[in-house]
Amino acid sequence: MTMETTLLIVKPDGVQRGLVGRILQRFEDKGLQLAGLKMMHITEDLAHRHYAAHKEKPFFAGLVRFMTSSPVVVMAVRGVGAIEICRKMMGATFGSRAEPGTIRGDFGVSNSFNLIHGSDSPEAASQEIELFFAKGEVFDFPQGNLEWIYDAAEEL
Ligand code: 3AN
Repeated sequence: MTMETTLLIVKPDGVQRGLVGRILQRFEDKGLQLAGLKMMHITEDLAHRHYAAHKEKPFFAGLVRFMTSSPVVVMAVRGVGAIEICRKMMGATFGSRAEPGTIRGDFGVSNSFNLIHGSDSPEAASQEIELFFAKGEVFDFPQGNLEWIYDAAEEL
């Protein structure tokens, strides 16, 4: 496992429902490091670029409409194996099917509003961080309690 930085987005439904703090808290509680954080309104162009892989899908237009409908909060989150850990914490794509204990499982029931996006591979993570954060907006700094989060002899 390697140290990874992943991109997470609290989607418009998460911001509108006042869940940003509770969602962010879960990643901090887990021991992941918050390396970047901002609120923004996703433009049509950015939504198209971010979801380019889905452009032929029947839900694409609705997805773009949803993601551009209201501000979002984007985060860069860092840790050993962070990409897979965050995906597990998010849960299955839709709240109706996501396991209790996951963010989507605990906070939503919808089959299109699903609260959070997380990069699904190292390639996607670096592309998406570049897409959503300008240079200097993602910080590289020592995590103060690192030696109590990881066994440095084994894991770092
Ligand atoms: P995930 O976010 O769990 O990785 P993907 O990558 O399959 O899900 O889909 C990307 C996004 O497209 C999802 N987060 C969801 O918002 C939306 N989406 C996927 N499938 C559907 C669908 N059948 N109807 C509406 N929106 C969908």
